[in-house]
Amino acid sequence: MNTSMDWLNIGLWGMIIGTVAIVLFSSTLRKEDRHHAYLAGWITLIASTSYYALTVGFGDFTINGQVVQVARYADWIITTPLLLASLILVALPKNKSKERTSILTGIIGLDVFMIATGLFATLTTNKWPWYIFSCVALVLIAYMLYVVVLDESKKVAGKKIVKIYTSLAMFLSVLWLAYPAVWYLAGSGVGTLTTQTENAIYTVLDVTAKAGFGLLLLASIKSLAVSVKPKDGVSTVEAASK
Ligand code: RET
Repeated sequence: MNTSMDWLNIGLWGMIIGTVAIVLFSSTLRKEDRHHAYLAGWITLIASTSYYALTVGFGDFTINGQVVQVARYADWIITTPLLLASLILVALPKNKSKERTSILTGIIGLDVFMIATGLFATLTTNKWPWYIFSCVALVLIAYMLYVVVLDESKKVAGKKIVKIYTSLAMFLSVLWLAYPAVWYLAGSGVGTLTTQTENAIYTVLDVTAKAGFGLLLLASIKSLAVSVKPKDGVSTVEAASK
């Protein structure tokens, strides 16, 4: 595999296979827990179309001699809020967390701001102020996840939920931190990475952060249901909470 196109095709197939795997997995979940799978499948489905756009160059344009792949940002601005929402729906049970709506609103706002300012950084020669705005938003998202959401989860959810949430949040944040580093090193930033390496790293990160994360989340809910044995009509996250 040595061209950018090969990596984009791997991304396309990774997202398609991920979507199929998530749909198949959803049928093994309790009906009350399927919203987790719908969100995960929605995310990989959107990414499949974004990778298709990338493979055909739809949304690519050249600014200051640099090719900008707008399809990536179009994907991220929709799917990263959904990824955060899917994580928070595990941490904070419906009807038990009074702060859930405020937390969701706050974190999604920060996330949209992060991707939008990241796109502005990519489109302008005066990129570093925009890059810094975007990085500040990422730090605030990490604060929300590790302080605000974690505290609320400890308050309203059971120990098992907190444990699952913590490992999913760690999985997510390690991957997410790599994005500004790749952006900085690629042509969008200082230009140390070739386009091919940039596409390779983004592909691996995207497939892991969407399909890998989604399947891990679903597997965690499924095994939690086995140990909690929820009643009909009650989601596993609610049943495992205080
Ligand atoms: C940019 C550049 C500007 C600085 C920062 C960025 C962060 C991007 C992130 C993207 C996450 C994408 C995911 C995609 C899944 O498929 C926009 C690269 C902070 C965190 C999780």
